[in-house]
Amino acid sequence: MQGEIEGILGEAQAALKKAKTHEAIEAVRVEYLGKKGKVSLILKTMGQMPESDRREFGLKANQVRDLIDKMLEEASNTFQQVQRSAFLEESIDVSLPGNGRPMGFEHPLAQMSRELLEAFTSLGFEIAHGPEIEHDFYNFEALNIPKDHPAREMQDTFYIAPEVVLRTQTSPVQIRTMIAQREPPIRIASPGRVYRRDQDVTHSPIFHQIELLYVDRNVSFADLKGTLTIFIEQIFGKGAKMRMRPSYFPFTEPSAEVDMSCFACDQKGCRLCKGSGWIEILGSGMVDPEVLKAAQLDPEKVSGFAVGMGVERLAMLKYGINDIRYFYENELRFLSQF
Ligand code: 2NL
Repeated sequence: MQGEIEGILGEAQAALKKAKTHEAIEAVRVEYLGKKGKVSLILKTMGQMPESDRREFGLKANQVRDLIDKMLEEASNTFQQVQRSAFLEESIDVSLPGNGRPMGFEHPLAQMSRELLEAFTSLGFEIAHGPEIEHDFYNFEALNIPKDHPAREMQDTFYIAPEVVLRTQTSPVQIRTMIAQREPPIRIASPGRVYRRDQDVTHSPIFHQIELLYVDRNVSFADLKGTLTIFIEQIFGKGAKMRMRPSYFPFTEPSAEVDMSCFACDQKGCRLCKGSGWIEILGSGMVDPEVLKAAQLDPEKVSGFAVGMGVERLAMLKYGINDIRYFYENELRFLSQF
């Protein structure tokens, strides 16, 4: 009997050595330690043994059971480790090149806005923000656009309520700043989203604008022209020329449209400048006395100039983009070119 139990231990050891899978190890457990396993069966024969042998046999049998249990445990640990390292070898090839994470970059409109604002702040303008949902007073009335004025149609917008609109330009920020600050000099650049009921290849119902306002004692048209000359050189380079053409805006008098020399053909005449050698880039003028009054300033004491430009328009000119919708489609093949 004693020999038999040791034989079982040896057999179990040999069987485990061959067991290389989880299932094989479990089969060994069932064969030796299971309810009807070899160790259980031999323990059942104890009843027929002489009293004197039982104690020693029982101790031995329990020892063998514990040993086999330990061996099973070790075998399954070894199996798990082998499996894990095989998995790691397979899934991590340290010799492969890494997965690159591409750097993010500025949207072309953000880039254009930043460049413009850098030029304006370097000239002494402070950046001012305001609400996109505006009261009719700040968006129209204060800008000399009364209810029956045809400019209301040119700047048709989205109404939130009868007197509440999505702003059609950033000028309401200038009105708010003049009213809040009271004391000139007022020198601000206001960037932001603006809204109009307009949609084609060069117009979007949501677009971006930057406006300049400079109000102080004795601000003249010469200050406007000087500021624009320096600004255009900063953005488009020393060779860039500019000219002013008389124009009309309800909120400026006199008003001027500003052109720059065509950078695409060096003023020889091309498709971009329609043969003229000049490209219109912004609108400007001296702040109308009525607008100063609406902003609670005295036109007898102070004067000012204002400039308005479309960020999309400037970016389209700068990068030669012919459809405004490319800016809003989030197509990386487009965006990554700038
Ligand atoms: C354009 C023209 C312009 C202004 C905007 C302005 C603001 C105040 C008073 C007077 Cl508070 N004027 N802004 C002046 C002239 C032109 O915008 O073509 N924008 C895209």
